[in-house]
Amino acid sequence: MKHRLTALTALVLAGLAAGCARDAGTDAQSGAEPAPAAASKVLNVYNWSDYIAEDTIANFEKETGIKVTYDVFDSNEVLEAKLMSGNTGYDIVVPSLTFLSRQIQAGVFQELDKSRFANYANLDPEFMALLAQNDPGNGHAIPYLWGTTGIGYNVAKVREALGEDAPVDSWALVFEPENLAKLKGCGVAFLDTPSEIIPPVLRYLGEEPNSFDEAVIQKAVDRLAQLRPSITYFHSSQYINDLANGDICVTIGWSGDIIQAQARAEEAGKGVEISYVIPKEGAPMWFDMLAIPKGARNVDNAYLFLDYLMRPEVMAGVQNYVAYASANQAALPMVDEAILNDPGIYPTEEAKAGLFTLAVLPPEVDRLFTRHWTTLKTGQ
Ligand code: N2P
Repeated sequence: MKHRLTALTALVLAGLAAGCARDAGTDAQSGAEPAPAAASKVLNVYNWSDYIAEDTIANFEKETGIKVTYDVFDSNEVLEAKLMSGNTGYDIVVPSLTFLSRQIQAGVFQELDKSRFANYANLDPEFMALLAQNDPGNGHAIPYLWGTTGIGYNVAKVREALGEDAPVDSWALVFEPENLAKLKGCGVAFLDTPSEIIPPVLRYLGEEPNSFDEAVIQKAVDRLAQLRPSITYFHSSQYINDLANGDICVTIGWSGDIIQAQARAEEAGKGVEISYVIPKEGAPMWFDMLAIPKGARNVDNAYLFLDYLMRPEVMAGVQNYVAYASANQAALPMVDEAILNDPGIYPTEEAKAGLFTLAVLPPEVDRLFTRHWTTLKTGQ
């Protein structure tokens, strides 16, 4: 395992360094003091949907007597809009690293006092060094889970639509208009986020996936406009059930979510076989980070929860349930073999070579992405 993580971190190092080089901003930490922690026994958590084990919250509540209000989102853009518009009411939020980076610059997070954690040493130091490129000194966030953005598909239906030679190992499956038109009949979903769809389209077209050049970005937008008539819907969580039930046959989605769909399909026992693939042209990899917003009212409880999540058995329980990888090296011996050996969760050496991290988007590129995305979805 150690070997695997070491190889991965080398890859990540190269990727993060590239992303970091684009990020010319400074880490403008606000001098504001954290809000005084209320003594109440409550905690407000805002996490991604389908991203925690069934018993993680209940066990924490039982142990601490703290009542957790647990809300979910499925989009970095939605979380960011809340964070940027002021007090969210949440004590813990979970942005992806590249979004976290610019949110740190905007001063929305408290600086963490690591002396309050008993379990911090469980985190892989090599991993932490890499994350520090976007969160200086690991000052504002704890890694939760990481994964890739690839393709989930219904094996039988894709074969039926495209034949035995269907390019299931390539973005061609979903980025060639001709192929997607043939899949339209059995249902096609795309993640509802420009930040993770535009870069792989660019990579497939042979362009720099993290380009900030308007003319280059336009090439992805043009391709997406060609694909648009064959896309059934844009959504970032509905595809789990729809894939498992056979209501869609292909989606661009997140590794663990598609592997959850695969497990649900198996449990349902109706013969639906789902596969997840990291396309051979390369795919985005990302890291989701736990952070405490300024203005959080239950800071002591937030620290307790973060420390709880860093316990090996708690993190392994989460990983075994949601099928994502973590940066908790002490958890590895407790992670199921099926998870550790699934190349969709821990990519092979070959797949790793093609993975790329996403850039921290400057505001003007972010606005451009949003504008294009709205036009694509609504036609306006
Ligand atoms: C969980 C999706 C998490 C990953 N449903 C996206 N960063």
